[in-house]
Amino acid sequence: MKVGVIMGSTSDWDVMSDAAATLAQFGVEFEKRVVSAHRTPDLLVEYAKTAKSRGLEVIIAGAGGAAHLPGMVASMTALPVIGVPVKSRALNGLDSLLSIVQMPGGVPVATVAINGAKNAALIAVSILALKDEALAARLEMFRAKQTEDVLKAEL
Ligand code: RP5
Repeated sequence: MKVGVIMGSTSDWDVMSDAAATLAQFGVEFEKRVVSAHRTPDLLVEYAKTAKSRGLEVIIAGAGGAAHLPGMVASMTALPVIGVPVKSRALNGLDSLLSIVQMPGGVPVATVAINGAKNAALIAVSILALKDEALAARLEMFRAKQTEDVLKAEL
């Protein structure tokens, strides 16, 4: 598997499935599982520390509320970590966003928009495409079609 898609709870899957669907659309191999920073901290450590040796190249981590998963994963691996703030019930995801984006210098998490799982997958694709010409071609086609669809849109 090239991409690890992890999330803090099964309740995040509605959002995080967009990342899985996008990766599948591009033919990128990925694994998906729940890894909770607070409910399964030992699993979080094991997952982050073994990610590279297991062959992962990018990790997409989604969480809501006190969203510590992406940052804690980033603290234990130098792989690129893309954080997805999941919209929360109480604060509409602003808590998730700030929890993920405000990392200390030296431990980055590339953070997308609230519920931006699709874009997280597209960033993962563009990272992998740097050394995969066929994937790069599929990404170029995707972008060209997107532009074409807008240009020919009729209202
Ligand atoms: C976070 O708390 C999860 O990432 C989820 O977004 C949020 C709520 O989790 P549940 O109470 O629905 O399991 O850890």
